[in-house]
Amino acid sequence: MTRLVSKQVIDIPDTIVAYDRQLSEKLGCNLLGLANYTIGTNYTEEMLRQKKVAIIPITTGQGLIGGFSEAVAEILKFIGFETFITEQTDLSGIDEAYRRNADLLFMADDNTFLALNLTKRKWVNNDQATAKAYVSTLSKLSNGLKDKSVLVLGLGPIGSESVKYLIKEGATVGVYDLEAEKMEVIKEKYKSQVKLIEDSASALKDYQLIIEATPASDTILADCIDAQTFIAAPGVPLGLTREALDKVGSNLIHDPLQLGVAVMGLEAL
Ligand code: 2YJ
Repeated sequence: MTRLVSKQVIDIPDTIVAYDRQLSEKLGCNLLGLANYTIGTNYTEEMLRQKKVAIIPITTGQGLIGGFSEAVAEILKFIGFETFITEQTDLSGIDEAYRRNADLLFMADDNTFLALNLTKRKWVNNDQATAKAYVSTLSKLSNGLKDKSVLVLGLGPIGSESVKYLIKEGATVGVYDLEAEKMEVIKEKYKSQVKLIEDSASALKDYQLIIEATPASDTILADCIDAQTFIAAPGVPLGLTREALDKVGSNLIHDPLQLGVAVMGLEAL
């Protein structure tokens, strides 16, 4: 699983307003709207303001990522939550969060990023929330996914979860991963509901709706893109070449944290 690095998240607090505006221009709804659409709720900023979220910096494994807790706190504050970052880290941070009456806890180590609801015994994993969020952006970008063909590139935790949500939306799903084993696992799970793609380069020319969930760069080249191509790209770093990026224009949704964190917040309520 890709570990985020500081330079991917450090600007999030300063750019969240512009991010939200761009998202509205592309999808017709802002970050809170998209999160609500994704999980079928209608939370307003005023409702979220009643909920206190603690973000706990976690030092285990490879340690803190500069700006990570700040970025998570800012995304949640932006959509309406009251947020604070605990002064203590790790277990002492959890202790502090309880003492300061947090309703929700957010914390991530090298493998897992979780939101916990302290009163309802609910928990939300970032992989699932991110997969749901990106499937719903693709649905918004293309006016629904029923009977549409979607290609999922990369069958890590987010790509595999995306397959599940795409099938729920009624899409016809093609899947590709460099590792044949991951393709077999998906085939075993979803049988005839998924098509295994052997040649990703030629599939990319056939499919116009794409979930790019690989940890690789340069997976999508400019000649795969036309005016009808829509790409939802949760993969970090972004898989498009420079030319592909120019060509796809506003038919691309990609961010390192914002959509997944917003959906985690609402789903944890
Ligand atoms: O608290 C901190 O600053 C760090 N412990 C944050 C670690 C963030 N973790 C990652 O980036 C991992 N790749 C897990 C993220 C799961 C994304 N689906």
